[in-house]
Amino acid sequence: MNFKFVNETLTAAMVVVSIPLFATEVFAAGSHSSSADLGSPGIASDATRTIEVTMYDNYYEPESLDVQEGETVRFVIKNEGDLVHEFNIGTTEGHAAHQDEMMMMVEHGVLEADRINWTVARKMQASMGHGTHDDPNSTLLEPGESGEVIWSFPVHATLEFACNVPGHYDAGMMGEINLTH
Ligand SMILES: [Cu+2]
Repeated sequence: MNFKFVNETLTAAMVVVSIPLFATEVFAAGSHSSSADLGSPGIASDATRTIEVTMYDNYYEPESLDVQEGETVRFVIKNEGDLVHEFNIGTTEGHAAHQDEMMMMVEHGVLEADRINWTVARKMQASMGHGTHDDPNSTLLEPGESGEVIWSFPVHATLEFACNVPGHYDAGMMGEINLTH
């Protein structure tokens, strides 16, 4: 095998790889995928109702949520557990990706079992562009804290609410969001 052959093989391989990537991008743009399927941040005046969700170690009350298609809901979240918990609206895949991010927050010392280290969080935010965890589809709460998420749901989606603090999702801290007519 001479160098020229290797070089051509590599080039061919790169072309093969780049085609499916391009196809995926086109498909995503054409189908209004991830962000549209998730819904969007809502405003309080559009909310049809308030749903209270209480977080314990490691489960939610209620266990699942029924929401109308296209409804804007104000969620008031209370952490009654002894650990830090999160209420996060997303897809199964989105939650899995988010769990990796939160593992990084644990490794950087941002996230401790029962508290959020905001000093480290702000340093991480400044140096890496993320770390303070202020996505509009989620609230991350220390024991005893309350938070709010106002969310405008899409018409078609498969969504769940979940806690992505490492280990909590796998312990069962997630629930289905049933979109109804
Ligand atoms: Cu949790």
